[in-house]
Amino acid sequence: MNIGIVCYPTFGGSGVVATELGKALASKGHNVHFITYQQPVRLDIFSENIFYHEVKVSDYPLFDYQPYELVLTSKLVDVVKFEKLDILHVHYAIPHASAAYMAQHILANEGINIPFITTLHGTDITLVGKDASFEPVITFAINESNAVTAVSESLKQDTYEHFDIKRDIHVIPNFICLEEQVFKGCVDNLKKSFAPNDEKVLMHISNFREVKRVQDVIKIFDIVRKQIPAKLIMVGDGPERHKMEELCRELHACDAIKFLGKVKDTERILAASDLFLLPSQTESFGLAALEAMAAKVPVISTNTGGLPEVNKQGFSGFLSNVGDVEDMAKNALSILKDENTLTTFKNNAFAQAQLFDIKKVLPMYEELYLSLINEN
Ligand code: GMT
Repeated sequence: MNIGIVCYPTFGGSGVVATELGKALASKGHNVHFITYQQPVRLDIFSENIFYHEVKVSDYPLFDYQPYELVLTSKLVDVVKFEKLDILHVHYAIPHASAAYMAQHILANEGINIPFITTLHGTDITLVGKDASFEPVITFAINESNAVTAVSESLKQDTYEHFDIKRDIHVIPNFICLEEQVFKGCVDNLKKSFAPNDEKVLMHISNFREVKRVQDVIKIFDIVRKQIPAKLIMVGDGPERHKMEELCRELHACDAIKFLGKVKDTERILAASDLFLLPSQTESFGLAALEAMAAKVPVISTNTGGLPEVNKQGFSGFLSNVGDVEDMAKNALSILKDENTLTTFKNNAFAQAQLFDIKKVLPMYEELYLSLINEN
């Protein structure tokens, strides 16, 4: 198939999922065309059937806000026509689904029919999308997509709750490429640099936005480190970093906490940690938790959104109510208390990650693509 993928090229989960999906499709022989404004962060391989088309927005002085959606639409029309795409798959509804809808109609005028799939990722529904300034467009674009997928059952239900959706939504969960993980297990030196005295290494990875409740990460860690020798590694960056640093100082915990900034190959870093903390306010799936489990790292998370579909209570980790840092710290300590328990949870986490192996998930997308292409 000739597949067009539209996504945000940044470190966010939706862009990571879109890019990894494209890479996996290409490795199965499909031609994959990424259409976005920047080379996707995870597009780190080159192969003859992966293509990148840049959406270039000019900065004409008349515009206070550049009309990205229109430029993307024009690019979609161009790429579909000249690369003879069979299907478009857009990740994150805003503004990709409405751009795809518009492109589809422009192309139909020229006698070219192309179906498009919208994959909902989370904040496009639970935070941004339901805002009145977007809602009517999102409702329309979801209803007009040829197929809609959501990354969890929870996100599917949220979509029905917040929008007037009159169509089926398929749940296709996020995935992990386990084959690639196995080779990155050798990290002794890295672990030594994080924890020179064999402290337990706790880790958090995110975009440090309010929804991640990153101050809770620090609070949980502060309780844990008072019970056992421990270090906290914070990966990523974002608007809440400043407040976190202030909290670290207030708690006199700076020596035990390291901020690494944005990191591309998180697998290597994860493999050097013992426990992953994800105390989010909401999380449609929690790809970071899955990536941790794939690296054999158990997860302490909240029980919100799609997290219970990913992290299994008492098996791959524990889940607590949002904001209950005491409970999350207690659970963390119960995993870290002795080596046998920790090893059991590490193995369980890896077993849980296997449920989301790309080998199981990729065929779901391929089947959906084929059914739409055949209908077309
Ligand atoms: O978590 C974020 O802020 C980034 C966001 C995104 O759109 O990239 O992540 C969302 O999509 C991920 C991939 O499907 C999910 O794993 C995250 O749970 C989801 N984030 C939220 O729902 C807050």
